[in-house]
Amino acid sequence: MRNFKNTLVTGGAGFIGSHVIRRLLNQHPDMNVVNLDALTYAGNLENLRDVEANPHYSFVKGDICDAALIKQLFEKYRFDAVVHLAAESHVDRSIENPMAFLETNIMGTAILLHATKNAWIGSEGDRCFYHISTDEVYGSLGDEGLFTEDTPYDPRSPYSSSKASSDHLVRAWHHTYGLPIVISNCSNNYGAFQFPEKLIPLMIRNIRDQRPLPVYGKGVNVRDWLWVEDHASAIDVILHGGADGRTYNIGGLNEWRNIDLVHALIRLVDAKLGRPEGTSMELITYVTDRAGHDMRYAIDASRIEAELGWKPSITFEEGLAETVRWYLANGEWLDSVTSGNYTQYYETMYGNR
Ligand code: NAD
Ligand code: TDX
Repeated sequence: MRNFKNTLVTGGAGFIGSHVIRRLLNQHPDMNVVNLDALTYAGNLENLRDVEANPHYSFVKGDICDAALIKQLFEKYRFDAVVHLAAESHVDRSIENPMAFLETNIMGTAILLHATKNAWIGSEGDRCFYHISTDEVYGSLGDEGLFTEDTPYDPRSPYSSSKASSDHLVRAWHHTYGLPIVISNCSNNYGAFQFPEKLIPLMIRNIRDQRPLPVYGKGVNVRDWLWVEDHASAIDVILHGGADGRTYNIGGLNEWRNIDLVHALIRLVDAKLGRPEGTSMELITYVTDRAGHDMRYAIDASRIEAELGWKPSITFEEGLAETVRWYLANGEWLDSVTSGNYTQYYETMYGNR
């Protein structure tokens, strides 16, 4: 097991990053965690309200593309681990504005890698650059099969190709410069603090507000859903125990067609709000399909289970019920992140479908 004293988390004010920071602080009380986040539309310090007074936690507002800032942070905090989550993360936005994805996901990762390599030259002790990636780098599956760590890369959206590029860069810095790295590729996450541009929180909000539920194409695309706190626990396990240079797939063995998931959310939200069963079914609205929409993602997560003993801790039924409970109980969070720019985004994406 590796041991780290000072960890840089990038993108910690986002959805998954906020859960990772909470997990690291709770599980490793001696670890200092610095959160570097540019606070884009997706970053929100409200997501970390409960840890901001922790003396082992610091926040730095800044961009991973700012090489001088990263060098300065390494000098100040002497990081021995980097957990890199900062990214542009929404596929639909990558179709509208690909360049921002190439800048942050590719250039940002390269800048961070190079600064880390320069800072760690000649240093002693445990070091790890951990790159958080996605199952989307493997492309799209038909009815059968699962993505393994050996599945050839076949990214098909600006988002997934930018993440695939960043994975290649991380491996290149490992092979060329000997940078100690691990990579994980995870399936779709769900849970508290997810920005409501993504399917599950978007649907919960629209069911709550009785607005149309935009289902792309025929609703038959399949995703493998993992509870975000289980992703955070997997990241903790890989950071401390993953083999140097190795890749781990993380997934929930939990495949759902989008339309079936929307039905499940309608059942849960309507019940929670005391509405008669099926009330919100009429809100389902089939809209123009996403360009290049990947049909199916599914992960073979047997390596992480066999080598590191990790597997999901809760069932989808439990996780989804808890997620619906959280969004309905945190209506203020949902309303505050959907005010301002989000309204304009929603109109642009869904206004004339
Ligand atoms: P998110 O969009 O919720 O959060 C991204 C965070 O990165 C935000 O806080 C944002 O402010 C920050 N950020 C963006 N650009 C930045 C920059 N240039 N410099 C510094 N900070 C910047 O994303 P998420 O869903 O939490 O995803 C986190 C990571 O996990 C991403 O790398 C994503 O590709 C990967 N991932 C996500 C999922 C998923 O289902 N959400 C699944 C697998 C992998
Ligand atoms: O309004 C919608 N209607 C709809 O039918 C939205 C937002 C989505 N969808 C469909 C598209 C997908 O088939 O639902 C599915 C899930 O969509 P997203 O929540 O946008 O996720 P996805 O495109 O699968 O990508 C997610 O998982 C992998 C994350 O956004 C990525 O960051 C992660 O890498």
